[in-house]
Amino acid sequence: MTAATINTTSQNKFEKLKAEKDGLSVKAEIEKFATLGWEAMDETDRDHRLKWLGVFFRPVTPGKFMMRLRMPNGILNSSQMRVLAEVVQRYGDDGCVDITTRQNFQLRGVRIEDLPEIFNRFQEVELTTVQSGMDNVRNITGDPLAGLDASELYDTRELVDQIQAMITNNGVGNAEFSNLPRKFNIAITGGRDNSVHAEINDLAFIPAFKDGNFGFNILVGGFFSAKRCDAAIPLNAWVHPQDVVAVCRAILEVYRDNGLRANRQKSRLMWLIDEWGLERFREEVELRLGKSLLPGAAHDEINWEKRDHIGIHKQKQSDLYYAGLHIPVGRLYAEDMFEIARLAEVYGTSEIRLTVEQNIVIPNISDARLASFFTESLLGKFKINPEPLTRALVSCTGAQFCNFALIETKNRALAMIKALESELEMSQPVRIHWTGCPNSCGQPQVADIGLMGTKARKNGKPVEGVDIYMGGKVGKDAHLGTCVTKGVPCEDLQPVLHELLVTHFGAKPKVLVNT
Ligand code: SRM
Ligand code: SF4
Repeated sequence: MTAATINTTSQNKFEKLKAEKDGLSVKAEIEKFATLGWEAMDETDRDHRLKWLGVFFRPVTPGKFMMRLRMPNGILNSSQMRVLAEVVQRYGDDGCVDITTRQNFQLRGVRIEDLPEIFNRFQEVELTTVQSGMDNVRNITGDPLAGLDASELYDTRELVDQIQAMITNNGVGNAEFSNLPRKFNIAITGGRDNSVHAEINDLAFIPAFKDGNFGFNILVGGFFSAKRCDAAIPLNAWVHPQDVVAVCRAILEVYRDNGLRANRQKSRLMWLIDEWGLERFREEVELRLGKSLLPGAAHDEINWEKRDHIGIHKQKQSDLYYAGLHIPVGRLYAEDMFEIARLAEVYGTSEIRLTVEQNIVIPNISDARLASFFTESLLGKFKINPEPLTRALVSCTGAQFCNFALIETKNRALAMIKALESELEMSQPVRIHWTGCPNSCGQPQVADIGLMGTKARKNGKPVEGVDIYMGGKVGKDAHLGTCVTKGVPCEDLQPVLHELLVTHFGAKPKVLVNT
C-alpha cells in the first residue's frame, strides 16, 4: 500500500487535510506563497501543510514563522552555521535560533516572502528542513560523540545519514513517508551511555553483541503525549548494522499502513503495538523486511551513566579534544553563531555538534591549541564549567512562541536557576527540565526534577503553575519519572525547589554574610 491509498474512512481533521492534498506538495507553491503573503494564502496550507517543509506558522507571533531543520546525528559544519546565522540576522530582535531536545535547530522570526531565497541558500550548503513537522519522522538523533569517543562501540553517523536519506529522499522530500498516522521519533546510538534517551523514541537502536558480533537491540513504542507517556519496550530483535536502514523502512511501512488514524490521541506507534500485541507487530515487520528478525541479545551494552558532554574531554584520536559549551536553554543569536562557526574553524575542523540537552560540542581541537582556545571570550557566555544547576538545565519553547504553552518557560527557567544558585551550594548537577504543557517537548519525565506547565489556582484565582515530576533516570537502566506534586503556582515554586534540592540532592544552603 502506498501513502496515497491509505484507508482514511474515519477521518479526523488532520487525516482529511492530508487526504485532500499531500503536505509535500506545497513545496511547488513556495514562490506563490511568498508573493501572496501570509495573510492572503490558504489557511490550511499556512497553518498545517507548510510544516511538511519545516515551516511553522506561529499564532503567537503571526507573520513571523519558525523553521525547523533536520540535523542528522546533530552534526553540521561552520558554513551551514553561518547560513543559519545570516538567515536570522536579517530579522533583528525577532531573529534567534533554538537548539532543540532532538539535537536540532529551530529558526525564529522567518518571513514568508524570504522562503524562496532561504531554501536556495539551504540547498547550496546541503541543509534541509523537509518533513520535520506534523505526521513525519522527526530529526534522527545519534550519539554526539560518534566517531570521537574511545569507549564507543559503533560510529552511527553514516547510518543516521542513510536513514534520513531513505525517509526524505536525500532531503528532497519523499511522498512514501509523508503521511504517517502521527509523528515518529527514531534514535540510534553506538555508545555506552544512552546519550539519545533511546527509551523515549518510537524506534531506537541500542548497542548489543550477539555471538560476538556487534549489532543493535531494537526498542519500540516509546513516546510522550498529553494523554499517555510510555518508555519504549524491547521488540526482542537484534540487527546487524547493515540491516538497520531496511528495518527502519519496514517498521515505518507497517506503521504507515496500519497505524491507528481515527483518533490522534491514540495514533502513536505504541497504540498499534497495544492493539496487535508485540508478537504480531514483529511478524508484520518481518513480512515487510522479507526475512526473520533474530531474537534480541540477552543484554545490551548501555552500561554507563549518562554524560552531559560539557567541558574539555579527550577524544579517541590522540592529542585531540572536544569542547562541550553550555548554551543556556539552547538559545542562540546570530552573533553567537558566527562566533561558534569561527571557533570551530580556528580550533577544530569546522565541525559543530548539538546535544539533546540543547548544548554544543566543538570537536577535534588539538592539544597545542587548547591554551589559546581557553582565552576566547565566547567561553564567558557559553561556559565549559557552568554552575551545577545551570549545567543541566533544559527547557522547551514555552509561551514566548508556542501556542500550546500554559506557561512561560525558558526565561523563567533561567531566572529560577540563578535564584536557586544564589542560595544553594551544589556538589553535583541536578537535571531540571521545564516543559510548557503536557506535550512534554522538554522531557520532564527523564529529569531529576521535571516541571510541566499547568493551570494552577492561588487564592481562588487562576495562575501559571507546574506539576512536578521526579525520579527520571537516564543512561543505563533508564526509566521515566512520575508526577509527585500537582499544581504548584510558579510564584511559589522557588522555595519548593529549594527544599527538594536540599532533601533529595544534597544541596546545602549558602551562609549569607551581612556586610
Ligand atoms: Fe514537541 C508539538 C516544540 C521535542 C512532543 N513541539 C510541538 C510544537 C510543534 C507545537 C506547536 O506547533 O507549537 C512545538 C513548537 C514550538 C516552537 O515554536 O518551538 C514543539 N518539540 C518542540 C521542541 C522545539 C522543544 C524544544 O524546545 O526543544 C522540540 C523539537 C524537536 C525537533 O527538533 O524536532 C520538541 N516534542 C519534543 C519531544 C522530545 C523528544 O522528541 O525527545 C516530545 C516528546 C517525545 C515524543 O514525541 O514522543 C514532543 N511536541 C510533542 C507533542 C506530543 C506528541 C503526541 O504524540 O501527542 C506535540 C503535540 C502534537 O504533536 O500534537 C508537540
Ligand atoms: Fe509548546 Fe508544550 Fe511543546 Fe513546550 S511542551 S514546546 S509548550 S507544545
